[in-house]
Formats: sequence, C-alpha cells, structure tokens
Amino acid sequence: MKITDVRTILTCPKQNYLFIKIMTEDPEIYGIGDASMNGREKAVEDLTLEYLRPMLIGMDADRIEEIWQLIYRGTYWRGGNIMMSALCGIDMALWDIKGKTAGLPLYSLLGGKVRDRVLCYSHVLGKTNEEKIEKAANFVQEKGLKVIRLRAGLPSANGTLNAAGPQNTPKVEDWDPEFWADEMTDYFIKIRQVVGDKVGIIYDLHERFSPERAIYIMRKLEPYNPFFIEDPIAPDCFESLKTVREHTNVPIAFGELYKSRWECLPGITNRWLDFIRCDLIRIGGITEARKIGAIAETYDVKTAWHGPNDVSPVTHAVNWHLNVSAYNFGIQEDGTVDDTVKEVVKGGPVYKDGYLTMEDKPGIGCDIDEEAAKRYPYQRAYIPVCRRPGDNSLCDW
Ligand code: GCO
Ligand code: MG
Repeated sequence: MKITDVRTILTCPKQNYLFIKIMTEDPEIYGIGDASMNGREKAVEDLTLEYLRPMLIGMDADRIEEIWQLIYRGTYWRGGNIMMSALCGIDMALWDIKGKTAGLPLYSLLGGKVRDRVLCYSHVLGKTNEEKIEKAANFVQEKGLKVIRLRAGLPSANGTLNAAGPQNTPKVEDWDPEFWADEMTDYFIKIRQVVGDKVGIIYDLHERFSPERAIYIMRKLEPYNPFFIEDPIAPDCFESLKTVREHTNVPIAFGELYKSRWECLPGITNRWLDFIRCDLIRIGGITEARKIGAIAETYDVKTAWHGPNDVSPVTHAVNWHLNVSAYNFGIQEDGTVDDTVKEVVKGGPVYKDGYLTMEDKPGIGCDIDEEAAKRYPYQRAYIPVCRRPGDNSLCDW
C-alpha cells in the first residue's frame, strides 16, 4: 500500500507533543506515531516535512525495515536526537498501518503475548519531602503500586512540562551534586521506612553525579534494597559506567539518553547494567527497540523503557505492546495522563493495581483528535538547566 502523505500534528495539551500521521492509498488506513522531543519539537517537525516527507510519498508502507534504513543510512549524516525522533514517529506510524492492514494489535505482529499485563511504576512527586513521603504511602496503600520511583534533587518535575506559557530561556534550578549526596540517601531511607520492605523503590539519579559521588550514594543505599538505581552518571563515558558497576552491588538501569543501538552495546554486552531503559523515540522506534531488546535478552539484561509524561500516550501504548510480547521485560515507567492530554490522544494503557492493561485494537491502538489538538497550540519551552548556588556554574540537570 503506497504512502500518499506524511503530516505532523504539533500540540501542547499540558506538554508539547509532535505526532506524525502517515496517510495511505486506502482512505480508511493511516498510521500514528510519536516524534516528541522535549525542548526541540520544531526541529524534528522541520526535518520531517522538509526532507523526509517528499522521499516517503509513493513508497510502500509495508517496507518498514527498508524505510528505516533509508532514513538512517541514506541520509549519510546518520543518527542524532533530531533525526532519530523523526525516524521513530515514522516507524511507529508504519507499524500502526501494518497492524491496521492485518487487523491485528501491534503485540501480535511482534510475536504475541508472553504475559497478560505489565508491571509498572509511577513517579513520587511533590514540592517538599513531607509531601512526597505522603504521596509514596498513598501510592502503595491506595493505588496498589508494587514499585515507586523517586528522583534525586529537585523538588518536582514541573520544569519539564510546559503548558504554563511560552519561554524564551531555560528555567534555572539550584543544584549541588558535590554537597547534596547525603540528602539523597536520607530521603530514600525515609521512604523505605514508610513503605516497608516489600515495595520496590527506584531512584532516578538523572545523570547528575560524578562516578565517585554516584558510588558513594549507591553504596549507602545497598542495605535498603533499591529496585534499581537509574542513570546515576552522565551517559557519555563508558569507562565511568564500568567504574560505577565495579564498585557497587545495586541493580543499575541506564540509557534514557542513548540515541542508538551502538551506544547501548557496551553496557549490555559487558553487563554493566541490569535494565536497559532507552527512550523509544530517541533510539528510532519499534524497529530499533526490538533489536536492542533482543541483544539485551541474549545478555540477561531486562528492559525498562523510558516512559515519562513528555512521551505521549502513543509511545506508552507502543511500550506496552513491546512489554507484553518480550520475555526479558523488566518493568515499565508509567506517566500520569492528564485530562487535557486525553482530549487530544485517544487510547493508551490503563493503570490498575500496579499493572497496565490495554484494550485490543488493530495497530498501536491510539488516535489523535485533531480538532482538540488545535485548541492547544505549541508553545516554545526548554528543559531547565541546573547551576551550583555557590559559584553559579552549570551542572547536569
Ligand atoms: C524519567 C526521566 C524524565 C526526564 C524527562 C526529560 O526517568 O522519567 O528522567 O522525567 O527528566 O524525560 O524531558
Ligand atoms: Mg530518568
């Protein structure tokens, strides 16, 4: 079936999302993909419309692998966050078309279910530690979460969501990785005491620490049994990950900033990590996630695909299809879906008692209400930056 058009839908129902819609010769069959990249949505949109759209029109939508390779290798300047995000949106939309054409849900095309529902975790957010402790207790007792996630440092993740209005410069947040390590561990221990021993606690160190600070924190947390420590250090230096691994015993999840299969390789093949947690959008979609997942399975590494609120319910749905059909699934991060987002994006996983389920529908199972999307126009926004209060120097956010 020929591709007749590639369109974009850029909208901000609480957070900027960029969707890609691929139309086919059959007016009833189109595909939806997520190409959202927090803080750089317009750049991805421009690449899609100016360069990728003309070359895709007229191609056979069935040839997903061919199209993936054409965009990745055929551009010569391969990879990078902007290109991989556009590639992901296109890849997801093509898989959606394939599922709709076959009349099968995506998970069925990926080999069928190996589990009925998907274990998930949610973010404990709040402005003060007291608020977060209360939230953690509520998540476990009222909502039935088996695993919760804490995040090092900043009081809440409000800075990552941008419906508050257009910005001209990144928000600056105070942060001192050298001096605040003890606060990180004290907070974890308090939460452990409140939720008890049976609940899994994930700690997202958010690439914020040097290897030696990360090791210090992780060693202190060893007796409190973290489910995993997430992204303790920046992703750039593989030797640093090796060092952290060699000096601590807690499970490590890593990779939300990776943007290719090859970046994932050293961590997996050397077993410097236990969970690979790439963002599907950054690594080029379903086609690439299957390959990374298969390499991970070979090395006894589990998946924990990135799933915050700044990926849309379309990506959450794709994560769900991958998780339900992969033997080496570990856990899934679950973003809270705001009501305004639900107005724009229809479908996606549903939370119940610590797990995610999804209704059977052909393809990915999501659609965009384009009229609703227009009611929430794009607003320029930046991911915040961190500066040390002492000398105002920049550090990893
Ligand atoms: C996570 C992440 C996110 C990122 C966000 C940046 O583990 O969910 O670290 O919350 O901060 O995706 O846009
Ligand atoms: Mg993270």
